[in-house]
Amino acid sequence: MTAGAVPTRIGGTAEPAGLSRLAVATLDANWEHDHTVPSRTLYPHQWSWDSAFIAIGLAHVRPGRAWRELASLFRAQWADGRVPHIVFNPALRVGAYFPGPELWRSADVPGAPSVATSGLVQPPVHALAALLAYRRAPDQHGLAALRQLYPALVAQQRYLAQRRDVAGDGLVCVVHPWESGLDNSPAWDEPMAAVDAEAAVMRAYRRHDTAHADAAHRPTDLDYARYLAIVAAYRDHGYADRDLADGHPFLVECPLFNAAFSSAEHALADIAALTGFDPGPHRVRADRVTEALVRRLYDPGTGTFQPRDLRTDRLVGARTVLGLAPLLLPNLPNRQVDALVAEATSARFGVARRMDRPLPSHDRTAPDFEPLRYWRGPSWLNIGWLVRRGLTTHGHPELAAGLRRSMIDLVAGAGCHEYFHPDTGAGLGSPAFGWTAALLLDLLADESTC
Ligand code: 2M8
Repeated sequence: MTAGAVPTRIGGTAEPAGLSRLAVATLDANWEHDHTVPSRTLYPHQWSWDSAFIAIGLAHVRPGRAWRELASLFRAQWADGRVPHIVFNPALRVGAYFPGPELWRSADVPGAPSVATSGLVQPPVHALAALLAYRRAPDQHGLAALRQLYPALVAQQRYLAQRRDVAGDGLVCVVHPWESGLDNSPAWDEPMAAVDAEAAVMRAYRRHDTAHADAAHRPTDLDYARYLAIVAAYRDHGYADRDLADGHPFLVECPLFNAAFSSAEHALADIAALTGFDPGPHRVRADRVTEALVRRLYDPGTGTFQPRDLRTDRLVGARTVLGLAPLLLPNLPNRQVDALVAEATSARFGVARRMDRPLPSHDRTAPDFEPLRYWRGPSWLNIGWLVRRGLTTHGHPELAAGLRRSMIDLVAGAGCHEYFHPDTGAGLGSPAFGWTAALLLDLLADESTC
């Protein structure tokens, strides 16, 4: 089956073998010498958290590639430990993606790798991905790869803990909405409103994304003008993290990013135990981050987690799916687990044993819910996968099963799209998207894996 095709439905549900073939064909078509591109058209380079999700799926069918995927990403790790959110493929023409290497200018920064990269990071889901890749394909090669990755994963965490704890509260601060992975989420509207930029500056550039996807499904020109202004501020500061609090235009503590950060310490503890290192310090750090997350980002008034804008020291008002991410943490206290299960199963997000609509990326009862626009409403498989994992971790197998089924149904109905309409399930964005294919394989493989 070719990537982008939709499998034949049998009795209302596509046959699992057909879905699995579609997912493998999509991953094979997106494989590029040592990594998988998220999409041949929209995102033709390597992206950080995409590679992590993709490795989990590859481990089921191409375990060698799963390890190559992670190894190639970590070869681009900077000397300070940051894992760049984009690793540019030097073989591609200038203009294959905007903003390309000419905007980031990583070559000017001491400690950046020889390959061109961005200077931002993304949620650190890589330790979890490495652990799961090993569990999905537990052989000697995997164990050796895990042992080799361990110091790089530790350095990634050290960078975040030491350079990005801008508020000194034990949480990581993201310096750009792109770092959250949920680029134009309504969660960023308040902090972004303070970023000084005019949509008109985009006349000087050629956006690559709107040549391949409907502009109404993508961030706006004003969003992009602000994205560029924040990149320029960070780049002109040499991508140095000192003094960020004194003037950097976007400083936010994100619940999903910090849930991934704590979850990485849990995963590192397990990796350390498997590879002969000491798991103890990782468990201590995981407890510390989870405690800070609850203290700083949990809002007892709304019963969910919300980002904190460090420029105002206030929690942002929007209730987005980011708030459900701490469910991922096995050490989340019962009070917050119960509150998040209530939030997930409310009319805002609709998680249920039998779901009639997929999990949206934003509160579907909110006035600014936009069913077509990227991270402002549509359903995404990586987020559903994380929430499902959290529900399984905290003893809600029936809700987890309902969510799993709704995700499989989405792909059965529309193919391996990047995101999906949260009411109709129609496919949106790229039609042959890497992490959708990979996480579908993981969901198909076992009903109860966690
Ligand atoms: C999207 O982000 C990039 C910028 O990094 C873009 O819009 O061009 C996001 O969905 C992000 O989470 C994802 O990693 C990336 C590649 O799939 O695309």
